[in-house]
Amino acid sequence: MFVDQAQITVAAGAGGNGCSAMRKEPYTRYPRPSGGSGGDGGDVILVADPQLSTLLDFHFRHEFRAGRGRHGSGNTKTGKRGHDCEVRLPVGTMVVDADRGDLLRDFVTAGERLVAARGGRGGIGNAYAIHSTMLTSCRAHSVRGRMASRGKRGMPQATPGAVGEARRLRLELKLLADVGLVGFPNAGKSSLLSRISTAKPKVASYPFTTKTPVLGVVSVGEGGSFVACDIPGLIEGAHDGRGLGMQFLRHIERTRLLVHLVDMAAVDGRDPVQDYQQLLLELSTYNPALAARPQILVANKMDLPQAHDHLTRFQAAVQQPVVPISCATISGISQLLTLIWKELSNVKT
Ligand SMILES: Nc1nc2c(ncn2[C@@H]2O[C@H](COP(=O)(O)OP(=O)(O)OP(=O)(O)O)[C@@H](O)[C@H]2O)c(=O)[nH]1
Ligand SMILES: [Mg+2]
Repeated sequence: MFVDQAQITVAAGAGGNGCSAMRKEPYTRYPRPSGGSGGDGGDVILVADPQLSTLLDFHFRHEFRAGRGRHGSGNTKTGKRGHDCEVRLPVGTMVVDADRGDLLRDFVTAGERLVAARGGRGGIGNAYAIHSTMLTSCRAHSVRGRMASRGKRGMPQATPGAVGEARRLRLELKLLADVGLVGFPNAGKSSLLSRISTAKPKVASYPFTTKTPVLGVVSVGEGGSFVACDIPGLIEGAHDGRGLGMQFLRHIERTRLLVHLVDMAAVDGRDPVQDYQQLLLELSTYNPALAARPQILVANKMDLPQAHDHLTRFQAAVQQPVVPISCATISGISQLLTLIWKELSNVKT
């Protein structure tokens, strides 16, 4: 199952309380404070994991909590720090604060980390609590700048641990690919991806065979490669939710180049010119920047006899270069790859 949106709650651990204890050492006249400080609460850390490709895990689990810090204890024992909670996300996930609406991080590189909720500080044990008159000088020396209040009778007091941060996060996955394959259902997008990469998307003669995006790595020349993304077919009215709607277009939003496939044999009885214009309209309705992205226009199914007549008419109508290919006979595919590679090097950022 492919899941590309989720909402989760992250809660960091609270700090442990500082301890109030007194200890009298042998040969000393008075007992002295000996309470240890509480440990800090654990953080919730988001990590971009290249092994993941969907947000499916968050369909089943919505809450992530880090451990709380242990309380301090006598003999100046500091409480243990709470354990951190690592939440692994696929590369390409955008993390938004669900309540405030601001983007916290767009995870675009593997291994990237973000502390999404910081653990509460541990409280101060009375052994480390500071007399108010010493506060100014001690604050400068205190490693963590902590302070504690004085007790009623002048004894330094332990302080409680602070609560950890908690927030609701909205996760949105936008796959990272160089090239997006777009076209009407049955245009041959998945056939092309299976021809040029090792990906094995389902290919069949009924519309909407592809229901979720599929990525494929395409090797070109010596050591060159790019990632192509096959998305479900678009139809007229997709922006109104027809077919599978436009929900998957977000996965080609980050691509640098679109490869627009048209079924030039009109196997489904549609007009290739209308298909092309309709698809451009749907793209610009979704996001004008996407419609303005560099595009390579590809005429597929050129092995079928009727395709040649359609191509002549199509070229006259669109007045732009069209690359004729056939996924069935693989003719024209190596020329297409050369062109894609050339275009990608031109639009490299
Ligand atoms: N004759 C011929 N048939 C092709 C060619 N390319 C694809 N087909 C056929 O067209 C049908 C649709 O191909 P797909 O690759 O599934 O098309 P798609 O664009 O991925 O379709 P959706 O996933 O439904 O959007 C299949 O029956 C393919 O065998 C081609 O070059 N020539
Ligand atoms: Mg498909």
